[in-house]
Order: sequence, then structure tokens, then C-alpha cells
Amino acid sequence: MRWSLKIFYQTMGKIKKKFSSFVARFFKKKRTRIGIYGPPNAGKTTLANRIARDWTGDAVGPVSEIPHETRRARKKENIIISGANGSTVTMDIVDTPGVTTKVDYHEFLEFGMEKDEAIIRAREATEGVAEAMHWLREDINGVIYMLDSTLDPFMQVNIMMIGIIEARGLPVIIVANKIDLPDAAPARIRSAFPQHPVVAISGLEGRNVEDLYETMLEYFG
Ligand SMILES: Nc1nc2c(ncn2[C@@H]2O[C@H](COP(=O)(O)OP(=O)(O)OP(=O)(O)O)[C@@H](O)[C@H]2O)c(=O)[nH]1
Ligand SMILES: [Mg+2]
Repeated sequence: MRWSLKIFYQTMGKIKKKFSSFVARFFKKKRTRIGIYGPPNAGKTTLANRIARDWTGDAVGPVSEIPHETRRARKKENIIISGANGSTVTMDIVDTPGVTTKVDYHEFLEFGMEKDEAIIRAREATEGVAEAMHWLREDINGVIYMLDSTLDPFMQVNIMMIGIIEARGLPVIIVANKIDLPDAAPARIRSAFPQHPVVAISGLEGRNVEDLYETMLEYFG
């Protein structure tokens, strides 16, 4: 009798352990995948590098003043961001190629690039745009939409991209970047997209990025 009681308690113990590990797995927070989208040269890679450096110590990819520097999506996994109140969110950050409706190789010649190299860059950039759109459909849970706040936000490509992101029901934070420049007008971006949170930053200097991290915790957490 005593033996059967012992076996009974042992079995119950095993079941309890299995059950609690199942519960833990069930409630474990999934990693969220955040895509940084926006037109070429907005400062997407600069911000991706800053986020990665601030929270993991590594960079994501090269930055340049020539548009379409990023021509393949690049991912940095397992970035854990934590906020002032102790909340955290684990995310993969995907830096995407700048999305435009047309890539013209002539644009690169102005930067002193050889014609052959410019044509290759234009082709790669076009493929990169298609790839970025594919990721948006398949694999992204939230979006940082990056704009250069010295430029007009009412470009067709921005309206179209924000429309696609809204149609997919993804949470989006709009970043008004380059506020260190004298022509920056983040208020213009705020009034263009009143339905979404807008955070004005300088990704280059790091100004106001803390505010962006808190907003990311709020919207992507
Ligand atoms: N003044 C200023 N320049 C910035 C800022 N962020 C990025 N830049 C500059 O803008 C240029 C483009 O930056 P990237 O980070 O390569 O931009 P991107 O959006 O990744 O560009 P693509 O990959 O070509 O789509 C570079 O010369 C950066 O140094 C900023 O906050 N202020
Ligand atoms: Mg880039």
C-alpha cells in the first residue's frame, strides 16, 4: 500500500512538472519581428545600427549618402529592449532597402559611379524593393516607417506604403529623422499622418532615441 502511494506521488510530481513547463512554453513571449521601411536615404540603416549597438554592441550594415546603399534585407536577431518601468520586448530588427516606385541608374552617375556599376546597383535595388515587399507580406509583425524630415512627406510612395501597412493591420511607428538639420520639419510629418505615433529623432546623433525605444515598447511589446 505504501509503495503504491509513493508511486502515485511520484507520478503526480512528474505530471505537475510537465504541466508547468507546458504552461511556461505556452505563455512565453514570442519574438516580434520589426521591419524598418521607408524611402532611400531616410536613415534606416543608421537607425538599425544604433538600435543594434545600443542593445547588443554590434552593427547591422553599411551606411552611405548614395541612395540604395542597402539592397538586401538585413536582420539582427534577438535584440532585447527594456524601458524605464522595467518592461522588455525581444525583437528581430530587419533593415530593408529603400522603397521607391522607380530606380534610375542615372541617379548614381551623379555620385561619380561608373555606368556599369550604376546599372548593376539599379538592378539590385529593384530586386531589393521586391524582396522588402515580400517580407512585409510574410514575416513582419510591426513597422518603423522612416522619413527624412527635411523632405515633403506627401510622396506617393509613402502614402502607398503606409496604406499597405495599415491594410495588413500592422502596428506602425513613424520616425521623423534628421532633426539635427536646419530644414527639418517634423510637424509636417505629424500632420501628414495624424493616425499614427510620430517620433522625431536624429539617428545620426542619437537625439531623442530614448523616446523611440519607449514608443517601441508601448506599440510592439
Ligand atoms: N544629418 C543627418 N544625417 C543622417 C541621419 N541619419 C542618417 N543620415 C545620413 O543619411 C544618409 C543615408 O543614411 P542610411 O542610413 O544609409 O539611409 P538608408 O535609409 O539606410 O538608405 P538606403 O539603404 O539607401 O535606403 C547617410 O549619409 C547618413 O549618414 C540623421 O539623423 N541626421
Ligand atoms: Mg540602408
